[in-house]
Amino acid sequence: MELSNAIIFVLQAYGLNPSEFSVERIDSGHINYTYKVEPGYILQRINKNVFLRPQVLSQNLKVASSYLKQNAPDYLFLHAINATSGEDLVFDKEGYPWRLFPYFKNTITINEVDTPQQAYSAARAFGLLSRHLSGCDVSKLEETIPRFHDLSLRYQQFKESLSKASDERKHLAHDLIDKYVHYDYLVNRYQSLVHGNRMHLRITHNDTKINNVLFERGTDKVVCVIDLDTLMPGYFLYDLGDMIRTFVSPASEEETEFSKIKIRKEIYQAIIDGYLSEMDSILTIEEKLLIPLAGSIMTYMIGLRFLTDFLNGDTYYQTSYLHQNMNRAANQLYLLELLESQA
Ligand code: GN1
Ligand code: MG
Repeated sequence: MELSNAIIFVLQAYGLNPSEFSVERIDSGHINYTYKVEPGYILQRINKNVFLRPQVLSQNLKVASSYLKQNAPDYLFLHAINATSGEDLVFDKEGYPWRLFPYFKNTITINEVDTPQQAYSAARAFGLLSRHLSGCDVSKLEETIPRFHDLSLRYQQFKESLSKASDERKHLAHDLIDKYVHYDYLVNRYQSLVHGNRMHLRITHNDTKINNVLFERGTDKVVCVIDLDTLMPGYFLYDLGDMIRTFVSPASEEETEFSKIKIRKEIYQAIIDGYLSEMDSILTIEEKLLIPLAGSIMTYMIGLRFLTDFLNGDTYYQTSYLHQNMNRAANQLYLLELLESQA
Protein backbone atom coordinates (compact mmCIF):
# COMPACT_ATOMS: atom_id res chain seq x y z
CA MET A 1 0.00 0.00 0.00
CA GLU A 2 1.28 3.46 -0.89
CA LEU A 3 1.83 5.22 2.42
CA SER A 4 -0.36 8.23 2.99
CA ASN A 5 1.20 11.38 4.35
CA ALA A 6 -0.62 10.84 7.59
CA ILE A 7 0.85 7.36 8.07
CA ILE A 8 4.36 8.60 7.25
CA PHE A 9 3.93 11.43 9.74
CA VAL A 10 2.61 9.12 12.43
CA LEU A 11 5.29 6.44 12.03
CA GLN A 12 7.94 9.13 12.30
CA ALA A 13 6.30 10.41 15.47
CA TYR A 14 6.83 6.94 16.94
CA GLY A 15 10.50 7.11 15.95
CA LEU A 16 10.10 4.64 13.07
CA ASN A 17 11.52 5.09 9.60
CA PRO A 18 8.56 4.60 7.21
CA SER A 19 10.78 3.29 4.40
CA GLU A 20 11.62 0.23 6.49
CA PHE A 21 8.01 -0.92 6.83
CA SER A 22 5.16 -2.15 4.70
CA VAL A 23 1.71 -1.09 5.72
CA GLU A 24 -1.54 -2.86 4.94
CA ARG A 25 -5.05 -1.96 6.06
CA ILE A 26 -6.74 -4.81 7.84
CA ASP A 27 -10.42 -5.36 7.95
CA SER A 28 -11.10 -5.14 11.63
CA GLY A 29 -13.94 -3.38 13.34
CA HIS A 30 -16.60 -0.93 12.25
CA ILE A 31 -15.21 2.20 13.86
CA ASN A 32 -11.46 2.70 13.74
CA TYR A 33 -9.01 2.09 10.89
CA THR A 34 -6.44 -0.60 11.63
CA TYR A 35 -3.21 -1.29 9.77
CA LYS A 36 -0.61 -4.01 9.97
CA VAL A 37 2.82 -2.42 9.89
CA GLU A 38 5.40 -5.05 9.02
CA PRO A 39 7.53 -6.06 10.62
CA GLY A 40 6.28 -5.86 14.14
CA TYR A 41 3.37 -3.45 14.69
CA ILE A 42 -0.34 -2.74 14.52
CA LEU A 43 -1.26 0.88 13.90
CA GLN A 44 -4.68 2.28 14.57
CA ARG A 45 -6.41 5.49 13.64
CA ILE A 46 -9.07 6.26 16.20
CA ASN A 47 -12.39 7.53 14.93
CA LYS A 48 -12.51 11.03 16.37
CA ASN A 49 -16.24 11.33 15.70
CA VAL A 50 -16.92 8.37 17.96
CA PHE A 51 -14.27 8.86 20.62
CA LEU A 52 -14.73 12.52 21.31
CA ARG A 53 -12.24 12.50 24.19
CA PRO A 54 -9.42 10.16 23.15
CA GLN A 55 -7.38 11.13 26.21
CA VAL A 56 -9.91 9.22 28.31
CA LEU A 57 -9.04 6.08 26.40
CA SER A 58 -5.38 6.51 27.14
CA GLN A 59 -5.97 7.46 30.74
CA ASN A 60 -8.13 4.39 31.40
CA LEU A 61 -5.45 2.13 29.99
CA LYS A 62 -2.84 3.79 32.15
CA VAL A 63 -4.92 3.26 35.29
CA ALA A 64 -5.64 -0.37 34.43
CA SER A 65 -2.11 -1.10 33.42
CA SER A 66 -0.52 0.32 36.54
CA TYR A 67 -3.02 -1.56 38.71
CA LEU A 68 -2.26 -4.81 36.88
CA LYS A 69 1.47 -4.28 37.12
CA GLN A 70 1.10 -4.20 40.91
CA ASN A 71 -1.55 -6.85 41.33
CA ALA A 72 -1.16 -9.28 38.44
CA PRO A 73 2.38 -8.76 37.18
CA ASP A 74 2.37 -11.85 34.95
CA TYR A 75 -0.82 -10.88 33.14
CA LEU A 76 -0.26 -9.91 29.51
CA PHE A 77 -2.04 -6.60 29.08
CA LEU A 78 -1.84 -4.99 25.67
CA HIS A 79 0.05 -1.73 25.91
CA ALA A 80 0.11 1.04 23.38
CA ILE A 81 3.64 2.10 22.50
CA ASN A 82 4.76 5.59 23.45
CA ALA A 83 5.68 8.04 20.73
CA THR A 84 8.91 10.05 20.97
CA SER A 85 6.82 12.72 22.73
CA GLY A 86 6.33 10.32 25.64
CA GLU A 87 2.57 10.15 24.95
CA ASP A 88 0.89 7.11 23.46
CA LEU A 89 -1.46 9.13 21.23
CA VAL A 90 -0.22 10.91 18.13
CA PHE A 91 -2.53 13.42 16.44
CA ASP A 92 -2.30 13.79 12.68
CA LYS A 93 -2.87 17.08 10.85
CA GLU A 94 -6.60 16.39 10.52
CA GLY A 95 -6.87 15.89 14.26
CA TYR A 96 -7.25 12.10 14.22
CA PRO A 97 -5.56 10.34 17.13
CA TRP A 98 -3.37 7.31 16.33
CA ARG A 99 -1.90 4.55 18.46
CA LEU A 100 0.75 1.94 17.85
CA PHE A 101 0.75 -1.58 19.31
CA PRO A 102 3.21 -4.43 19.19
CA TYR A 103 2.24 -7.27 16.88
CA PHE A 104 2.54 -10.68 18.52
CA LYS A 105 4.00 -13.30 16.22
CA ASN A 106 2.13 -16.55 15.61
CA THR A 107 -1.19 -15.14 16.70
CA ILE A 108 -4.48 -15.00 14.84
CA THR A 109 -7.95 -13.60 15.30
CA ILE A 110 -11.08 -15.43 14.20
CA ASN A 111 -14.47 -14.09 13.12
CA GLU A 112 -16.56 -17.11 14.02
CA VAL A 113 -16.23 -19.63 16.81
CA ASP A 114 -15.78 -23.20 15.58
CA THR A 115 -15.44 -25.20 18.77
CA PRO A 116 -16.56 -25.10 22.40
CA GLN A 117 -12.87 -25.02 23.38
CA GLN A 118 -12.39 -21.72 21.55
CA ALA A 119 -15.50 -20.30 23.21
CA TYR A 120 -14.34 -21.48 26.63
CA SER A 121 -10.85 -20.01 26.25
CA ALA A 122 -12.08 -16.68 24.91
CA ALA A 123 -14.75 -16.34 27.61
CA ARG A 124 -12.20 -17.25 30.23
CA ALA A 125 -9.85 -14.58 28.89
CA PHE A 126 -12.50 -11.85 29.17
CA GLY A 127 -13.43 -13.14 32.62
CA LEU A 128 -9.79 -13.08 33.67
CA LEU A 129 -9.42 -9.43 32.63
CA SER A 130 -12.41 -8.44 34.77
CA ARG A 131 -11.30 -10.60 37.66
CA HIS A 132 -7.81 -9.12 37.70
CA LEU A 133 -9.36 -5.65 37.66
CA SER A 134 -12.03 -6.42 40.22
CA GLY A 135 -10.03 -4.79 43.01
CA CYS A 136 -9.25 -1.65 41.02
CA ASP A 137 -11.26 1.43 41.94
CA VAL A 138 -13.93 1.74 39.19
CA SER A 139 -14.25 5.46 39.78
CA LYS A 140 -10.70 5.95 38.48
CA LEU A 141 -11.90 5.03 34.99
CA GLU A 142 -14.17 7.21 32.90
CA GLU A 143 -16.56 6.20 30.18
CA THR A 144 -14.77 6.53 26.82
CA ILE A 145 -18.18 6.91 25.18
CA PRO A 146 -20.76 8.25 27.62
CA ARG A 147 -23.61 5.83 28.43
CA PHE A 148 -22.25 3.47 25.79
CA HIS A 149 -24.21 0.39 26.82
CA ASP A 150 -27.09 2.14 28.50
CA LEU A 151 -30.02 0.42 26.84
CA SER A 152 -32.41 3.22 27.84
CA LEU A 153 -30.29 5.72 25.93
CA ARG A 154 -29.98 3.38 22.93
CA TYR A 155 -33.76 3.01 22.82
CA GLN A 156 -34.24 6.75 23.08
CA GLN A 157 -31.75 7.27 20.22
CA PHE A 158 -33.70 4.73 18.16
CA LYS A 159 -36.92 6.68 18.79
CA GLU A 160 -35.21 9.93 17.81
CA SER A 161 -33.87 8.38 14.62
CA LEU A 162 -37.41 7.30 13.74
CA SER A 163 -38.63 10.85 13.91
CA LYS A 164 -35.85 12.08 11.62
CA ALA A 165 -35.46 9.18 9.18
CA SER A 166 -36.24 9.51 5.49
CA ASP A 167 -39.57 8.03 4.40
CA GLU A 168 -37.69 5.67 2.13
CA ARG A 169 -35.62 4.14 4.93
CA LYS A 170 -38.57 4.01 7.32
CA HIS A 171 -40.59 2.23 4.67
CA LEU A 172 -37.79 -0.25 3.94
CA ALA A 173 -37.32 -1.08 7.61
CA HIS A 174 -41.00 -0.95 8.51
CA ASP A 175 -41.38 -4.53 9.74
CA LEU A 176 -38.05 -4.47 11.46
CA ILE A 177 -38.96 -1.30 13.33
CA ASP A 178 -42.21 -2.87 14.57
CA LYS A 179 -40.38 -5.94 15.76
CA TYR A 180 -37.75 -3.95 17.60
CA VAL A 181 -40.51 -1.95 19.31
CA HIS A 182 -42.15 -5.23 20.30
CA TYR A 183 -39.05 -6.13 22.33
CA ASP A 184 -39.06 -2.90 24.32
CA TYR A 185 -39.86 -4.93 27.45
CA LEU A 186 -36.13 -5.66 27.49
CA VAL A 187 -35.54 -1.96 28.06
CA ASN A 188 -37.87 -2.05 31.06
CA ARG A 189 -36.12 -5.10 32.46
CA TYR A 190 -32.76 -3.45 32.00
CA GLN A 191 -33.95 -0.28 33.72
CA SER A 192 -35.32 -2.18 36.67
CA LEU A 193 -32.00 -4.00 37.11
CA VAL A 194 -30.04 -0.77 37.04
CA HIS A 195 -32.40 1.21 39.24
CA GLY A 196 -32.67 -1.69 41.66
CA ASN A 197 -28.85 -1.82 41.95
CA ARG A 198 -28.96 -5.50 41.11
CA MET A 199 -25.58 -5.47 39.39
CA HIS A 200 -22.25 -4.06 40.50
CA LEU A 201 -20.46 -1.51 38.43
CA ARG A 202 -17.23 -3.23 37.42
CA ILE A 203 -14.43 -2.68 34.95
CA THR A 204 -15.58 -4.36 31.79
CA HIS A 205 -14.20 -4.69 28.27
CA ASN A 206 -17.47 -3.76 26.53
CA ASP A 207 -16.60 -5.18 23.13
CA THR A 208 -16.13 -8.88 23.74
CA LYS A 209 -16.57 -9.98 20.15
CA ILE A 210 -14.72 -13.12 19.24
CA ASN A 211 -12.37 -11.17 16.98
CA ASN A 212 -11.16 -9.18 19.96
CA VAL A 213 -9.27 -12.18 21.27
CA LEU A 214 -5.78 -13.03 20.08
CA PHE A 215 -5.28 -16.80 19.80
CA GLU A 216 -1.97 -18.57 19.50
CA ARG A 217 -1.92 -19.87 15.92
CA GLY A 218 -2.99 -23.50 15.63
CA THR A 219 -4.17 -23.83 19.24
CA ASP A 220 -7.10 -22.72 21.40
CA LYS A 221 -4.79 -20.84 23.69
CA VAL A 222 -5.54 -17.15 24.18
CA VAL A 223 -2.51 -14.85 24.15
CA CYS A 224 -4.42 -11.73 25.22
CA VAL A 225 -7.58 -9.75 24.65
CA ILE A 226 -7.36 -6.76 22.33
CA ASP A 227 -9.35 -3.64 21.44
CA LEU A 228 -9.40 -2.02 24.85
CA ASP A 229 -11.02 1.20 23.63
CA THR A 230 -14.08 0.62 25.73
CA LEU A 231 -12.38 -0.72 28.84
CA MET A 232 -14.39 1.27 31.35
CA PRO A 233 -17.05 1.01 34.05
CA GLY A 234 -19.87 -1.34 33.06
CA TYR A 235 -21.94 -4.33 34.10
CA PHE A 236 -20.88 -7.95 33.68
CA LEU A 237 -23.99 -8.42 31.54
CA TYR A 238 -22.38 -6.39 28.76
CA ASP A 239 -19.34 -8.63 28.47
CA LEU A 240 -21.11 -11.91 28.90
CA GLY A 241 -23.96 -10.82 26.63
CA ASP A 242 -21.73 -9.68 23.80
CA MET A 243 -19.90 -13.00 23.92
CA ILE A 244 -23.19 -14.86 23.64
CA ARG A 245 -24.21 -12.55 20.79
CA THR A 246 -21.06 -13.16 18.79
CA PHE A 247 -20.00 -16.71 19.76
CA VAL A 248 -23.14 -18.85 19.79
CA SER A 249 -24.03 -18.66 16.12
CA PRO A 250 -21.91 -20.22 13.39
CA ALA A 251 -22.82 -17.17 11.28
CA SER A 252 -21.67 -13.64 12.16
CA GLU A 253 -23.65 -10.40 12.36
CA GLU A 254 -22.83 -9.82 8.66
CA GLU A 255 -24.63 -12.97 7.46
CA THR A 256 -27.61 -12.24 5.24
CA GLU A 257 -28.79 -15.83 4.88
CA PHE A 258 -30.50 -15.93 8.24
CA SER A 259 -31.19 -19.68 8.23
CA LYS A 260 -27.48 -20.06 8.97
CA ILE A 261 -27.94 -18.28 12.30
CA LYS A 262 -28.24 -20.82 15.07
CA ILE A 263 -27.77 -21.20 18.78
CA ARG A 264 -25.22 -23.87 19.49
CA LYS A 265 -26.04 -25.05 23.01
CA GLU A 266 -22.60 -26.52 23.64
CA ILE A 267 -20.99 -23.19 22.71
CA TYR A 268 -23.44 -21.30 24.92
CA GLN A 269 -22.50 -23.53 27.83
CA ALA A 270 -18.78 -23.18 27.09
CA ILE A 271 -19.10 -19.38 27.27
CA ILE A 272 -20.78 -19.52 30.66
CA ASP A 273 -18.30 -22.10 31.97
CA GLY A 274 -15.27 -20.22 30.65
CA TYR A 275 -16.44 -16.86 32.01
CA LEU A 276 -17.41 -18.29 35.40
CA SER A 277 -14.13 -20.18 35.66
CA GLU A 278 -12.71 -16.73 36.45
CA MET A 279 -15.70 -14.72 37.63
CA ASP A 280 -17.61 -17.21 39.77
CA SER A 281 -16.20 -15.92 43.02
CA ILE A 282 -16.49 -12.27 41.95
CA LEU A 283 -20.11 -12.08 40.77
CA THR A 284 -22.84 -11.89 43.38
CA ILE A 285 -25.52 -14.57 43.61
CA GLU A 286 -28.00 -12.06 42.29
CA GLU A 287 -25.82 -11.26 39.28
CA LYS A 288 -25.49 -14.95 38.49
CA LEU A 289 -29.26 -15.23 38.39
CA LEU A 290 -29.26 -12.66 35.59
CA ILE A 291 -26.99 -14.70 33.31
CA PRO A 292 -29.88 -15.97 31.13
CA LEU A 293 -30.77 -12.37 30.24
CA ALA A 294 -27.32 -11.33 29.05
CA GLY A 295 -27.46 -12.58 25.45
CA SER A 296 -30.87 -11.05 24.73
CA ILE A 297 -30.03 -7.65 26.22
CA MET A 298 -26.83 -7.28 24.20
CA THR A 299 -28.21 -8.69 20.96
CA TYR A 300 -31.16 -6.33 21.25
CA MET A 301 -28.91 -3.38 22.07
CA ILE A 302 -26.48 -3.89 19.18
CA GLY A 303 -29.34 -4.65 16.80
CA LEU A 304 -31.07 -1.43 17.86
CA ARG A 305 -27.84 0.48 17.25
CA PHE A 306 -27.53 -0.94 13.73
CA LEU A 307 -31.15 -0.06 13.01
CA THR A 308 -30.74 3.42 14.45
CA ASP A 309 -27.71 3.98 12.25
CA PHE A 310 -29.63 2.78 9.22
CA LEU A 311 -32.43 5.24 10.00
CA ASN A 312 -29.87 8.00 10.53
CA GLY A 313 -28.42 7.35 7.08
CA ASP A 314 -25.34 5.26 8.04
CA THR A 315 -23.34 7.86 9.89
CA TYR A 316 -21.76 5.69 12.61
CA TYR A 317 -20.77 2.18 11.51
CA GLN A 318 -18.58 1.61 8.49
CA THR A 319 -20.55 -0.02 5.71
CA SER A 320 -19.45 -1.54 2.43
CA TYR A 321 -22.82 -1.81 0.70
CA LEU A 322 -26.17 -0.05 0.76
CA HIS A 323 -28.59 -1.19 3.49
CA GLN A 324 -25.88 -3.15 5.30
CA ASN A 325 -26.95 -1.72 8.64
CA MET A 326 -30.52 -2.79 8.02
CA ASN A 327 -29.33 -6.31 7.24
CA ARG A 328 -27.21 -6.34 10.38
CA ALA A 329 -30.24 -5.23 12.42
CA ALA A 330 -32.37 -7.95 10.82
CA ASN A 331 -29.65 -10.52 11.48
CA GLN A 332 -29.52 -9.53 15.15
CA LEU A 333 -33.30 -9.66 15.41
CA TYR A 334 -33.26 -13.21 14.07
CA LEU A 335 -30.70 -14.17 16.71
CA LEU A 336 -32.68 -12.36 19.40
CA GLU A 337 -35.81 -14.30 18.46
CA LEU A 338 -33.88 -17.55 18.83
CA LEU A 339 -32.45 -16.47 22.18
CA GLU A 340 -35.83 -15.35 23.50
CA SER A 341 -37.59 -18.50 22.34
CA GLN A 342 -35.14 -20.54 24.41
CA ALA A 343 -35.43 -18.36 27.49
C1 GN1 B 1 -18.19 -1.74 17.07
O1 GN1 B 1 -15.56 -1.46 15.69
P1 GN1 B 1 -15.73 -2.61 16.58
O2 GN1 B 1 -15.99 -3.85 15.80
O3 GN1 B 1 -14.62 -2.75 17.56
C2 GN1 B 1 -18.84 -1.08 18.27
C3 GN1 B 1 -19.34 -2.17 19.24
C4 GN1 B 1 -20.29 -3.08 18.52
C5 GN1 B 1 -19.62 -3.66 17.29
C6 GN1 B 1 -20.60 -4.46 16.49
C7 GN1 B 1 -17.07 1.90 19.73
O4 GN1 B 1 -17.03 -2.38 17.49
O5 GN1 B 1 -20.01 -1.57 20.30
O6 GN1 B 1 -20.65 -4.13 19.35
O7 GN1 B 1 -19.09 -2.64 16.45
N1 GN1 B 1 -17.88 -0.21 18.93
C8 GN1 B 1 -18.15 1.09 19.13
O8 GN1 B 1 -19.91 -5.31 15.64
O9 GN1 B 1 -19.23 1.58 18.84
MG1 MG C 1 -14.14 -2.11 19.44
